Amino acid sequence: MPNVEIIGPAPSTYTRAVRMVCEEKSIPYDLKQSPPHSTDVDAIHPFGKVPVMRHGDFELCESKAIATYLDLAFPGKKLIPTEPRHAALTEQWVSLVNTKIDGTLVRTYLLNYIFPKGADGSPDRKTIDAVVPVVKQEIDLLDRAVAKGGFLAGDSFTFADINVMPILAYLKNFPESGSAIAAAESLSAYFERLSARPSFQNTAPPRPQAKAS
Ligand SMILES: N[C@@H](CCC(=O)N[C@@H](CS)C(=O)NCC(=O)O)C(=O)O
Repeated sequence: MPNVEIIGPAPSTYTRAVRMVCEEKSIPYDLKQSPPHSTDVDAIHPFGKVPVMRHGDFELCESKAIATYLDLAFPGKKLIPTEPRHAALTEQWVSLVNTKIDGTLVRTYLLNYIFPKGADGSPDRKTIDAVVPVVKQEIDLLDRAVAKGGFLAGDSFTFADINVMPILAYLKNFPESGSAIAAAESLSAYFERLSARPSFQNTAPPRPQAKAS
């Protein structure tokens, strides 16, 4: 069987999450950095989103589905628990992040800094200022969640943690979210602890620069 092929750009948070699964489980993989809506991606994802995956003749899209496949198909530590409550909490946090938190923190806040669309190529201050209160609320929510057991889904490392770490890594580099994380004691400690994992270190994308507003 050929190596797993992960298709998607390294800076993508969702692409990094599935790469982290490969790294955690020591799954040999090749990264093909095709952008969203490229021919490679459109051939596998009906809406052209990254990452997508190919393993031999098996093609798959959607990061959580890819993580589930990798976790079940390969030996090594389990990243998606099977104990009912632990499994459900993992699923809950992946869903909360992917269906709500990603929209606020990544699509609205971070992408406004990383791909600024304001006048003179500067970030759109109005959009950022409007979303900052929600950014702070969601960082506070994550802080309270990890304060309980040290991880998002209870007291051990799961795919829920992998799924959120690439987002936190970006948030730390931008002004309002960086200050909010610094003030969130449990979340800061969580990030420091988990960012030491080789899976996180080995998948670090090039660091984006904030443009002056
Ligand atoms: N639900 C998808 C979301 C993936 C996603 O939104 N990826 C972003 C890059 S991080 C993307 O492809 N954006 C392009 C677009 O939405 O058109 C997953 O979990 O894989």
